[in-house]
Amino acid sequence: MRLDVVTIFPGYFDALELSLLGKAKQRGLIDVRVHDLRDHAHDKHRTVDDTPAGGGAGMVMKPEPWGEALDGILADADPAADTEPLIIFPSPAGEVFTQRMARELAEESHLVFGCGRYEGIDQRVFDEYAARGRVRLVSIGDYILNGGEVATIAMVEAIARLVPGVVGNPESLVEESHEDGLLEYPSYTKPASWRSREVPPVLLSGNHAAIAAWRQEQSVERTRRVRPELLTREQRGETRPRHAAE
Ligand code: 6GU
Repeated sequence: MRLDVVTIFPGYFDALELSLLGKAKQRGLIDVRVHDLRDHAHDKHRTVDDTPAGGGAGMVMKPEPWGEALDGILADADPAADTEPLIIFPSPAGEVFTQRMARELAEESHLVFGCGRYEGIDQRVFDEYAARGRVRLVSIGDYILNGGEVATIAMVEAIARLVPGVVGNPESLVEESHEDGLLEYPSYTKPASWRSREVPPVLLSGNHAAIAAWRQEQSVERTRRVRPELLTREQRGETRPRHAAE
């Protein structure tokens, strides 16, 4: 999978050299290319922002550097690929990133992340690339970050670990929070007793069916407590529709 990132802070993406993703890069499973937006600003101060049209607080990212950076990446995309690159603009105004979206994006062969800063990017950049190809605005949750860089790192990590071969044991992908719509059950290891706190005896019983049933029950219980909105009505124990129309 090829991943291009456009940013005014390339240093954020040094983190992608670490751990599993660093290994996946070395092994050629993911090809990450980070581009400095300022390389596409040609005035003396390498300006990438300007005051908002119509007035107001903050600064808006100018369209020209974005146009040059994205045109260059698209021109360099594999012409033999089945699908054109998908451009993702991290934005608190976008659709919310979920495990479902991570699975969908892990099927793509070329993702481009355009990291905005300040009050955002001139709207014409989105309009231009949406008219020419595929664009999505994506948020990682209902809170505000200073820019798209941290959101991009979160998304790249969630997506890349689903690319075949990146995670050594693919079985470790299936029993996680959100893969089955529930939060993950609690985990334990040795010693069986620590500070008078015991590993639940069922986990030491060797009874695989009983262990699976206990884990399922713990998952549902934890989800009910912390994230009840993730449960179906049936899992919440509601037997009747809440409204006549349902
Ligand atoms: Cl994608 N960007 C910014 N700036 N803030 C966010 C976000 C993205 N997702 C949640 N908050």
